[in-house]
Amino acid sequence: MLELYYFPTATCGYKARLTLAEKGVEFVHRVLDRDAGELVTPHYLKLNPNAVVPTLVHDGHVIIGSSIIMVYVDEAFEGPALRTNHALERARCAAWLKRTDDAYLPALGAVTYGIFRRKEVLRQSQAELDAYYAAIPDPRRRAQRRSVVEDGIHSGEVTEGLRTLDRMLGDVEGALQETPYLSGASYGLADAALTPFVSRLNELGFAWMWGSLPRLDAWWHKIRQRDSFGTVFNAFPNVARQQAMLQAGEEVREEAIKILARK
Ligand SMILES: N[C@@H](CCC(=O)N[C@@H](CS)C(=O)NCC(=O)O)C(=O)O
Repeated sequence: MLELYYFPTATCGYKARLTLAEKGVEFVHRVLDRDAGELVTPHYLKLNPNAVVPTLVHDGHVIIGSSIIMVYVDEAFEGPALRTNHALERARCAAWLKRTDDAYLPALGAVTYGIFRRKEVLRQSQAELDAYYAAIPDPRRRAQRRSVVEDGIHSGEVTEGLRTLDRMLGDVEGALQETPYLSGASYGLADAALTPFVSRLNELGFAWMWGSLPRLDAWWHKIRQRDSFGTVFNAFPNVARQQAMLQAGEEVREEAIKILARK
């Protein structure tokens, strides 16, 4: 049996789900309710002690780390190969996956929380907020979360996050000058890995960030036409959330433009 634990809007969950959709692999959806504390239950913490998603369980074997899950799914199952045997393309793909883990995810997390999620989190009482922060196991992540929730767009985490994502978009544009997809001639894991990042910026109404990046814009258009995109991104429609994200993005747009102009 193949099971994937995720919550509907998780960027890392999207990476795993896009890979499964591209491979055409069926799996049991273990959809967690983050706001109901389902990432911190003893059962889930046993699977993923970091209290994050995604977690893949294949015939009882637990695999965590979204990029590791992507490579595992590509290797373990039939379906179109999402990495070629070409050494340079594999190296490029590995580099994109590493950057999503090391740089882009923390950046996108800060930007999402600092612009939009904070509004939901701050609806809690002080006691609930204290419990919310205390439940984040890693002290560094806990401090970052507090900063982005309390200071929003003015948090250093958010301003740095915006700059990192701006560089990410520039790097995507640069790669697409060389090859039609991010690591080579065909769609692959690197494209699946970057899709949720571009998609989240789009959800925040931040497509202006790639207004002068035509290759990225064309890639984004192409990616959205894929069946996998609809399967994954339309699975949990939530119009109210979409509108709230756009509105939150609109509220800080001028400030974000100023931050990026100061780099
Ligand atoms: N390196 C991990 C990071 C996982 C991660 O941070 N997941 C986020 C969602 S993208 C999460 O579960 N956050 C918990 C929260 O928002 O409370 C991976 O790639 O799987």
